Parts: sequence; C-alpha cells; structure tokens
Amino acid sequence: MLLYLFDILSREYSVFNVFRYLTFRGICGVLTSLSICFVLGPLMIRKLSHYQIGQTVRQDGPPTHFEKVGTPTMGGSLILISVLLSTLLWADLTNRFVWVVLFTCLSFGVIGWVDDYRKLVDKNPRGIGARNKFLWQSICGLGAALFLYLSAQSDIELSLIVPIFKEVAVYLGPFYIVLAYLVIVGSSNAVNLTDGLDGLAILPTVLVAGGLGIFAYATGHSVFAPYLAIPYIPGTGEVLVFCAALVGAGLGFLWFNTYPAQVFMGDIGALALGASLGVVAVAVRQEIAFLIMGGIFVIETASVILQVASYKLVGKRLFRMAPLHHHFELKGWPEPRVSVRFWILSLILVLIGLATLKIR
Ligand code: 57M
Repeated sequence: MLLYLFDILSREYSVFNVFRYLTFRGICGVLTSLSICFVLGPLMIRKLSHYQIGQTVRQDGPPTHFEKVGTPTMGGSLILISVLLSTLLWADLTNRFVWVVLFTCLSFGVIGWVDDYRKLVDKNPRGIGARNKFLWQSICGLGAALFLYLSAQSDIELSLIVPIFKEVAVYLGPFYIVLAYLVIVGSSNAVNLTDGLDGLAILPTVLVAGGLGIFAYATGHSVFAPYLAIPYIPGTGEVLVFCAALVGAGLGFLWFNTYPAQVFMGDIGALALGASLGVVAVAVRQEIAFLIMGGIFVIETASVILQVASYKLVGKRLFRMAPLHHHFELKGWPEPRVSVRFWILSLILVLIGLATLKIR
C-alpha cells in the first residue's frame, strides 16, 4: 500500500526513492511484523488466558508434556495478523504472486482456526475431523495451484526446475497443478506434525522463509536470475516481502514460544505457515530446493510414515514414538536440546538448499 504513497512522494522528494527497492521494503517488512508481534503478543496471550483458550494434552504422549496443559494456544493468529498487515503495507498489491500467497496463508489459517475453535472453545476433541480438514485443505490448495497454472505467462513457470543441473527443466503442463497441490497441502501437514515442542516448528519456518525469500528475489531479478542460471520469472521478487514478513512474525512469535512456551501457535498457525512455505516454493519454481531446505519437516513426516508402515507390516515400532522429536524426548533428551539440535540441522539444510544456487 505504502508503495503508491512513496511513489507519489518520490516525484517531489527523491529521498522516498529508497522505498521502491525490494530489499529495503523486505527489511521494513521484517521490522514491521516483528514490531506488531512484540506489541500485540503480550496482549493476545493475556486475552487467550482470560478466555481459557488453553491447550489440552494427550495422556499417551511424553510425560514432560503433561505440565503444558492450559498453555494458551491459537497464537498463530498473532503471526497471521502480523504477516498480513506487514505484506499489505510493503508489497506491490498489483502483483499476482503476492495475492495467491496471501490467499493460501489466510485460507489455511481459517481451516486451522475452525479446527482449533471446535477443539478448544466447543470442547470437541475431534475438531473438524481429519477428513473434513483434508477436504478443505485440498480445496484451498487446488485453488492456489489452479490460479498459478492459469495465470502462468511462460512455459518455464510450469516446469520443474532441477537444482545443480544447469538448464534442466521438465515441462509439466497440467501435471503442474498436481505437483503444486501436493507441495502446498503436504507442506501444511508436515509443519503441523513438526509443531510438537516449544519453538520446534517456528525457527525452521523462519529459516526456510528466509531461504525462499532469497530464491524469490533472485528469480524475479533480470540480472541475477541468468547469472545464477535459474529461470527468470518477472514479478516473483515481490514474494520476498511476504517471506520477510514471515521471518519477522516468526521471530516475534518465537520470543513467546521459546522454552518454556507462553503460547502455542495452534493449527491456525501451523497449517497456514506450512501452506505458505509450499505456495512460495511453487511460485518461485523451487520445489526440490524446498524439499532440501525444509528437510526437518520432511524427516518428521517420514518418521510417522515409517513408524506406521513398520507397525502394520512387521508389528514393530521403529521409533519409541513418532514424530521423531517424541523419540528423542522419550530417550531422555531435555526438550530444549531436541529443539535446538533440530534448528541447527535446519540451518544446515537451508544453507545446502541455497548452495544449489551457486553449484550449477
Ligand atoms: C499436531 N500437536 C501436538 C499445539 C500446536 C498421525 C499422527 C502422527 C498425528 C500426530 C498429530 O496429531 N500431529 C498434529 C501435533 C500438540 O500441539 C498442539 O497442536 C498444534 C499444532 N497443530 O500449536 O497447539 C502438543 O504438542 C506440544 N507442543 C509443545 N510446544 C509447542 O510450541 O510442547 C506444541 C507446540 C501440545 C504440546 O504438548 O499439546 C501434539 O503432539 O499433539 N500425532 C502425534 O504426534 C502423536 N503421535 C502418535 O500417535 N504416534 C504413533 C503413530 C500414530 C505414528 C506412534 O508413534 O506409534 C503424539 N502426540 C502426542 N501425544 N501429543 C502421541 C502422543
């Protein structure tokens, strides 16, 4: 929004030209969402506690979690408000990528909100139910995928880019919709599964959003894209502002979610954040790099699949409990040790993902 204002002002005062730069608006995006979180965070936690919107904890989980009963949850609303306001303020609102990313973030947030609301306020432990949740995720994921498919302006926008190999791009045609759908819905559920320890999901989300922001900037840059041998897709650079807002909001949320957490994000946060990362990866055509950078989410999801498969096939559990973070907790690792070690792995994976930009 402010872009138009500064555009007009810069005709009179050249100092306002600085706001036209994406990188500068990205920095403003981080600081704005971070500030909103800092200002609204304590207020929101007080309100959630006041209305007793507190977490219920399953009795079959690690015993260390029993004392978390009643921790305010649905704190993801703080993240969504900050990301939304910051993006609306600093991004170019005529950009189609900005709108599809915002749509995905908010629509998955609404699904999570309804689920949380039913569980916590209506006291219905099933929430909206797994099937219903998946149905709505599919509708919203397909909506975003279809929009990107129909608005694509070149074949490269519908191709799978293979990192490391220069100029390897597989044209997907309509299969693009399937891939985009799988990435968005899969990523949403993977982040949701990971969100089971204080700070565990949010910092990797911040790191991956930062990595994808760099990809978005480079992909939308007519000089950097050919220099790095990645496809040039005009307009994707603007997604950097959204990623930056996500980084700021995520750090602001971590302030309150770090061990011992004062608030959990709830499904409203987890589903929205995962879907947002997925749709950004699709928009900037970096699904494979995203798979590497978001490796922590992939490993957590794989641990659940392997655990269920192993139990069904040979009647034995591979892990003490899935997702993987529970396995380490049950081995006796203190919760912060599990989270911090997963963060370190996540940082390494993001760096490897970013390195694919240069190794070509
Ligand atoms: C959500 N939710 C947390 C919080 C958070 C198929 C199966 C693997 C599904 C999985 C599952 O239900 N996952 C989805 C995980 C819950 O956190 C809430 O949920 C939101 C995210 N959706 O924001 O509102 C609990 O996690 C802890 N937590 C923190 N700090 C945080 O910042 O400590 C969350 C955020 C909170 C809190 O204790 O209550 C969750 O874990 O429930 N199911 C499981 O993960 C279960 N695993 C399982 O059944 N494994 C089986 C099979 C199916 C693979 C096995 O290993 O044999 C475990 N989850 C729990 N207890 N809590 C099992 C036992």
